[in-house]
Amino acid sequence: MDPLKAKFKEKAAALAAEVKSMLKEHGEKVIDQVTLSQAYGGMRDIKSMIWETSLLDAQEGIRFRGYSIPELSEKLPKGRGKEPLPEGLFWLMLTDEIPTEEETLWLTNEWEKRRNVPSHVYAAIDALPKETHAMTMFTVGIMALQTESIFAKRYEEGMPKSEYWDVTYEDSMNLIANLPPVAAYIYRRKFKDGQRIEPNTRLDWASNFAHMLGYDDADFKNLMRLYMTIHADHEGGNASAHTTHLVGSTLSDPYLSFAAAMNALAGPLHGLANQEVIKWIFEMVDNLGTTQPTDEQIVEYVKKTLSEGRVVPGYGHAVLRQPDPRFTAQKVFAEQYCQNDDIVKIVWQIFNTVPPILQSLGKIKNPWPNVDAHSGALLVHYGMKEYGFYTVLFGVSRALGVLAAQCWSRALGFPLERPKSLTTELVKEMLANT
Ligand code: FAM
Repeated sequence: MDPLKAKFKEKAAALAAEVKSMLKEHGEKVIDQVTLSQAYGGMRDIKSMIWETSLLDAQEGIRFRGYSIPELSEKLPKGRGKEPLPEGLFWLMLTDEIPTEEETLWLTNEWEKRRNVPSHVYAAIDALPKETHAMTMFTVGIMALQTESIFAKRYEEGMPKSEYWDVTYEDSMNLIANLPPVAAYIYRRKFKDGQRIEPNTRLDWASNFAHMLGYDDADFKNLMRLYMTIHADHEGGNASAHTTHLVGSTLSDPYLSFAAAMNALAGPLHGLANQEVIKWIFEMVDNLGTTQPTDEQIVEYVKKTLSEGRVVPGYGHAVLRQPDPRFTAQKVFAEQYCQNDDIVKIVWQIFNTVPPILQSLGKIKNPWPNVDAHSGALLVHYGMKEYGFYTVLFGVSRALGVLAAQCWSRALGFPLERPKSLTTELVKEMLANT
């Protein structure tokens, strides 16, 4: 058994036993109450799901296994680069242990060994017109990869429940290994006349992805390592994570669950916001006729957006109530690598001007930037201007968190998810009887 799987097996067996006895003793303990507003209001804040890999605090932001993003930057192995390697984060999410440099290198090599995209996956993507959105191509590519699912094959053969975690791990590892070439294929097909770039087997997972996309600048590779690390997970209730969890609970394999998650990520209130941000900034620059607008011009533009009944993309959050530490991590990166870039400067001007405007509307719970407010400007700086692809980058990263979490869900034997719904008729009856 490989070292990561062996460690995961040991940890999962211990936690499964602990959870079993905890539930035996405390299973009836009430941990939350649900209000009518929450039932109608997107189930905000209801504690109703277990997600081992990360936890979100409204004030502090995300922590992966207890580590904040600045702590991860310090502690995770960096290989030959300057930013944490996403391989290390995946190991941490799966085992609750920061890996050594050697363990991280092992994982880089393991994913490299598992990279093997069948030709029908590319053929399925090729069957779509080039104008198809990159996220649609990505989901189709993942669905085509599902032919490789070991979970599905073993289930058909009648595998016992005790093996679910094992095949979920195998599928997750294979899927993660194959996402960068599929995503890069989509980028090159859509935006670079279909000129594919072969992988470089000596590179780590994120920098090989950068290479296959066509970006060999060492700083862009550092950006990809950072990007793939900070977008990976945001606890269990966000739409892409929760979709993976829900679909996986039916024992759909990791490919099916992850493809479903990508359809959730493709919505403008979720992952598509990263393309919307840069599209909106480009429109602003076009509209104002300058790449160096004044703060006053930005304020006017924001007010115009709001008066048209549109949201300011990249701002607000369902849980966070402070600037997103993932935004801050990207700002720190930009301060180091590209502080004189015009679009980066606009992102910072927006950060200074937008929160008071949103606050003044009186209805927005969080006027601060989220992860998507900064990511596009960094990509544009290195020449990746095709914002219709940005959500795919988010998706490749998100695989790390949601698939590590799915390994845990199967190891802990989580059942089919099935919350209770009500009709307004029934709500009215309930109210009449109280
Ligand atoms: N610009 C304008 N209005 C906004 C706003 C924004 N950035 N954020 C929230 N509002 C409005 C919202 O539409 C709602 O208006 P109505 O009552 O008229 O319907 C009101 O403020 C209260 O919303 P909330 O309770 O503060 O936020 P929600 O929890 O309902 O929604 C978001 C959270 C993220 C969907 C919302 O802030 C938004 O639409 N932001 C812009 C899109 C975006 O950046 N999404 C990316 C989120 C990101 F973290 C991710 O998933 N990748």
